[in-house]
Amino acid sequence: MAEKIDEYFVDAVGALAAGATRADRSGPIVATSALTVQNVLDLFDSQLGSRHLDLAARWLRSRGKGFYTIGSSGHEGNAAVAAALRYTDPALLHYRSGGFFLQRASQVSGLSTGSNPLRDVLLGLCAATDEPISGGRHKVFGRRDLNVIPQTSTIASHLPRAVGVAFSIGRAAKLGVDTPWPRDAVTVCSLGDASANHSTAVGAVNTATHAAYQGLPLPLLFVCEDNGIGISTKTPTGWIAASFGNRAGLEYFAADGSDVVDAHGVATRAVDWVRKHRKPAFLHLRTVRLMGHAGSDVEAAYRTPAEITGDYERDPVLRTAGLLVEYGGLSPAEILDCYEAKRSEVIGIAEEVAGLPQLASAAAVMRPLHDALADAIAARPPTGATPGGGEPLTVAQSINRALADVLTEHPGALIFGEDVARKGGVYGVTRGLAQKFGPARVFDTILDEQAILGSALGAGLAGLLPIPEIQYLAYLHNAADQIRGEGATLQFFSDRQYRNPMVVRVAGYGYQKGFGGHFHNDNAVGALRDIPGIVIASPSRPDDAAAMMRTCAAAAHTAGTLCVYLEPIALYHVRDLHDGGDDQWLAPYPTEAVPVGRARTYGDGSDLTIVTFGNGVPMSLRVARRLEGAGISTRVVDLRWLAPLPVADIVREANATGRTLVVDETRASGGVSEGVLAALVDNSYAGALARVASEDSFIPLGDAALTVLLSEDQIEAAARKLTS
Ligand SMILES: Cc1ncc(C[n+]2csc(CCOP(=O)(O)OP(=O)(O)O)c2C)c(N)n1
Repeated sequence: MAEKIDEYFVDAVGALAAGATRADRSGPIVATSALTVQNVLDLFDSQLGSRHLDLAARWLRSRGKGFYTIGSSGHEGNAAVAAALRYTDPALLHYRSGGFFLQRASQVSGLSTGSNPLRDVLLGLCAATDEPISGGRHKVFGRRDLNVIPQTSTIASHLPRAVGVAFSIGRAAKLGVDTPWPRDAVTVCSLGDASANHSTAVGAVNTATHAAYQGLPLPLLFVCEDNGIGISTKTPTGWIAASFGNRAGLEYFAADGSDVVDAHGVATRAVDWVRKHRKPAFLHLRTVRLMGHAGSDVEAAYRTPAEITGDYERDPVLRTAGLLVEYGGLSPAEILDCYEAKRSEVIGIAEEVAGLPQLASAAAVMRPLHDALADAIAARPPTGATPGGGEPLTVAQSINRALADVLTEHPGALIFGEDVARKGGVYGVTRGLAQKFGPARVFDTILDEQAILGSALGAGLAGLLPIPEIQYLAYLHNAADQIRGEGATLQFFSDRQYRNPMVVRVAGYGYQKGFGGHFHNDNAVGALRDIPGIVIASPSRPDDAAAMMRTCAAAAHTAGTLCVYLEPIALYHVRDLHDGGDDQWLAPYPTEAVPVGRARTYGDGSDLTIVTFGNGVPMSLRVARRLEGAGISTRVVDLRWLAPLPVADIVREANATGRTLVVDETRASGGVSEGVLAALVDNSYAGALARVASEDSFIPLGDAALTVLLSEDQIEAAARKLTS
């Protein structure tokens, strides 16, 4: 079925009155514009390409060949925003950015892959493996050689990262670290008007303005493409201007996205302003949404016919056509020739790519994840730089020293989070680092976990090695999408062309004696355990803590690994294991590296294997001593890594005794023991098996906490039962 806007365009152009003839295309299209006739023709070409890609998406879909129909129709004015930027300015784009993408591609002569951007988008629509950014994993606007960083379609989730990119380009330059973008780059990110209400967007704008308020360089252009509606829900008239037009520290520009002359003029002023002042600005681009939200959307269900057709008048492609006819010396027939020629070109390519191969096996789909993990497992920290041995340290002291080593070894390493600098962290883990390495490397952030993780995402892309801190595990959860949906997916959806190196330090788990209650004793790791491709470190003892931190930094640096490093708060300052004054939970700084995914085994007992991690390690070691007194010889396996689990080590140690008890301080549901039990079953472990875990509960205040947290008595009882 023909699209109404397609017919409308052809009819409307056919009815245009011819303007004055004009032979010279190098002069301004209108006296007030910096755009020449040729510039407008170039923009028109990008707009036409974008429009015909949308039409082709539906054509492909109707033949069962295309899989994605969210289009850019009505938003093609964003081509003028691209024209106002340099192609070296990093772009994190809204999903209606066909015009921007094609225009940017046209700015780069001789694309490094030599590919045709129309074809690339069509390959994406067909999920073809030839698609150059995601390799058939998603339809995204992204190209490394165009500095377009691919985005997920979780609206606004890319904005914290954009803030991080804008911040980090300057910071990397200051630290003398190579970055993919020039020092004077303007970062651009775009979003829809409904998305502008998302707390992620509001938070990103706040983070940017908060930084700029303090004089920190933050050259970021937010582009809000305001079509007045989000799927079926209208944005109140004037809302975007009302909420962003008068914000302290946010320069506001407004333009008509249907009019390339206005859009280009205002966008140029906005971009120049950001580049000059190194501060954030907000470009409010008024657009229309043509052809509904997506191909499957029945727009007539929630908009009147008059509302729908009323937008046709503001079709940016039609407006540019009108401009070229009125002032550019093109006849309506010539415009229609361009229109039809672009249609033929796009459909021709669509026919060619429609049958191309798609990802056909789980191995092919998962290759970036597999390779990323293999590289992480192979990563080793630099040797020789830091001597081991010396005074025995606590877990907190050991992490502190490892962080100092990482800062020394990696000039691009940054430590940031809530209270990490001046105070040195709630528990003193980062004490002294700000003084030693300075405020450019170790700094306090605003109180917003999305901002902390988003900054880390951007810093990693800019060539830095971010080590953000989440003050308590409970607070990771209100920002988890920055890890789950953004950081962890980037290698997958860019076929590893973009990576998100970072080591997120998270203080967590229960049993701590200082602060009580759930939020300081959160023991839920389910939101992390199922994320493909990330590494989760969970050290228990001081020497492992340092070695594992250094391994994580190495994996992030060399393989782009996103590492979550879970710190057991209750063990930070512990010195003793069995008896007061035994100092058995202290250890000298390590000399040996601890590779990703390798467990540590204590003892070689032959009656029972206890598999545990975190607080469970010293608890199990104490129980093992009690069992030894009862004639039960036990070995205790510390997993050390919750992802990837050290499966080979688990299976080997379990088979060695034939009786295995999994000791898990996290919740019974979604907790770590589920993974350990599954690994044993999957690997045909045939021995006796049991587990003890904490209750499926939040942690209450006071001693009541101990009623739901796993206890040593429970471990001992389970061990005796298993060995009786
Ligand atoms: C976090 C999140 N919630 C919900 C959605 C589903 N969703 C996709 S697009 C959309 C509307 C976005 O509207 P707007 O920001 O105005 O952009 P437009 O599509 O109009 O260009 C919604 C709700 C999503 N992608 N992400």
